Amino acid sequence: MADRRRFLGRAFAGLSTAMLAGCYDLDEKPWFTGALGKVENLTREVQHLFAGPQTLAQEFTKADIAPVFRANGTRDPGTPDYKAHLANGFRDWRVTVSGLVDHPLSLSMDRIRAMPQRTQITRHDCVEGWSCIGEWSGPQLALVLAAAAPRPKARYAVFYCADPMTVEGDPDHYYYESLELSEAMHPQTILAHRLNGAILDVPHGAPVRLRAERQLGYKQPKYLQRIVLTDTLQGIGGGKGGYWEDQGYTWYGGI
Ligand SMILES: Nc1nc2c(c(=O)[nH]1)N[C@H]1C(S)=C(S)[C@@H](COP(=O)(O)O)O[C@H]1N2
Ligand SMILES: [Mo]
Repeated sequence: MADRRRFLGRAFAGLSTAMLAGCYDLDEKPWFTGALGKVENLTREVQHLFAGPQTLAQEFTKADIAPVFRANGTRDPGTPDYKAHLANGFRDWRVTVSGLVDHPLSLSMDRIRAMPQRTQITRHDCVEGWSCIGEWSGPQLALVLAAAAPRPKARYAVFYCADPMTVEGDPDHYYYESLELSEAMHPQTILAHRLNGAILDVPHGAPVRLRAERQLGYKQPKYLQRIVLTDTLQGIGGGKGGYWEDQGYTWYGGI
C-alpha cells in the first residue's frame, strides 16, 4: 500500500510537470503511457485512498487552454436524422431522462441553456495517448437528475448518443456510456453545450455532450440524446456499460 502511494505520488507529480499549455501527445513520452496504464489499474483504490467521492478534478486557467482541442472518435454522426437536426440549429433536439425516475424529462436546448451554468477548464485524457485542456460550460447533471427525481433503486445513469458505431452483426448500434449515479451527480459532471466560449461544434459533440471530469475520454459521450437511470447494466448493449467497454475497455474509467 505504501509503495503504491509512493508510486502514485510520483505518477501524479509527473502528470503535473507535463502540464504545459494545450494539447500534447503522450505517445512521445513513454514514461507517461506506462504511468497512465498503472494509474488506471489503481484508480478504484486511489479514489478511496486519496479522495472522497466528491473530490474535484483539477481545474486550469484560460492561459492553459489548447489553441485547438483535438477531436476523436465520431467527428460527425452523419445520419439523416442528425443532419436534419443540424440543419435547423438543433431546435428540435431533446435530451430525455427516463427509467428509474419519478418525473421523466424531455429537455430542449433552450431549457438546457436556461439552467444555471457551470464553466470549468479541465484536462481531457484519452487512453489513446493524448490530453487536451479546454473550457466547457453547461448545467450540472445533478440539477437535471434532481428534477427527474431518481428512485431509490437507481444505480447507474446510461447515456445514449446519436452516432452509429460499427458492431459486427448489429447494424443498429449507437455509442453509449454509463456512470454510477454518484459520478453522474458529481459537481463537475455537466451537460456541456459550449467549448472554449463557443457553441459546441459537430466534431466535439454538438449540440450537447457529457463532461465528467474525473473520467477518461471514452466516458464523455458526445451527441447526447437520452439518459436512462437503471439498477443494472445487464441487457444494455453488450452488457458492459458502454460501447468501448463492450470492446474490452474497463468500465471504471476514473482518472
Ligand atoms: N458519441 C460519442 N461519444 C464519444 C466518442 C464517440 O466516438 N462517440 N468518443 C469518445 C472518446 S474515445 C474520446 S477521447 C472523446 C473525444 O472527445 P472530443 O472529440 O471532444 O475530443 O469522446 C468520447 N465520446
Ligand atoms: Mo478516447
